[in-house]
Amino acid sequence: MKNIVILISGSGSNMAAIVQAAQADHWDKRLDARISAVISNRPNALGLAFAKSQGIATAVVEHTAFATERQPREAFDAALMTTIDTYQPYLVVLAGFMRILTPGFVAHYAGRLVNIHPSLLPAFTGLHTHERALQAGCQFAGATVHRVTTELDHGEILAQAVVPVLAGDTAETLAERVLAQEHVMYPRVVAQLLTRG
Ligand code: NHR
Ligand code: GAR
Repeated sequence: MKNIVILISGSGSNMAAIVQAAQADHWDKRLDARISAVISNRPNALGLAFAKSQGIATAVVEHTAFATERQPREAFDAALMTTIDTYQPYLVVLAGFMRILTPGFVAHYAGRLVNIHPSLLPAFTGLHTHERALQAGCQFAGATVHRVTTELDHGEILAQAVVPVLAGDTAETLAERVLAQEHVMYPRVVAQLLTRG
């Protein structure tokens, strides 16, 4: 069975959707992998409690503990890689993971690293995507699953989900509508990546 390691920073609802797909008993809904570990850069990430409740190994690698002026990211990424590699993952899945990863990290997991980003890429890379989509007057918004490369939010697009922007939407109501689609799309894409080799 292939191993998956999921990286989170917050509530971890996409992680939970993937965990549930790995537990599903319907063959057509099942994701055929072991979620070996859930790792967070924030010790208080809510998703850690859910992972523990499902008997999944958890780890915390705090980015604040590693940053130095000369190497703001390298030492953190090195520690993160060491932790991840103990689980020998076939895929490393970013699910609301909020730290930009160094080229060394990306190269180490080349072809095995995916992210879900809350916009219709290539529109709105980076942060605060829902505010920016509303500000721009977009009539549709959504989320994108993509491969992670050294250029932020620019890797190969694997899938997209589209939702309408509705009158009176706030960043919160739009985020909620997008997130519901993320929970459907992300487990499916991960399942597809597992069957492709
Ligand atoms: N790393 C690389 N190399 N490439 C990508 O495409 C990545 C990545 C790391 C994370 C997720 C991404 C998103 O889906 C992601 C894609 C964090 C930031 C950010 O600016 C931007 C994009 C994404 C994740 N983070 C700040 C930083 O300094 C910290 C913000 C915070 O802690 O709240 O790392 O949106
Ligand atoms: C999701 O909408 C995800 O696309 C987004 O944060 C939310 C995480 O929710 N990711 C990013 O913004 C990455 N920078 P979750 O923790 O409940 O899965």
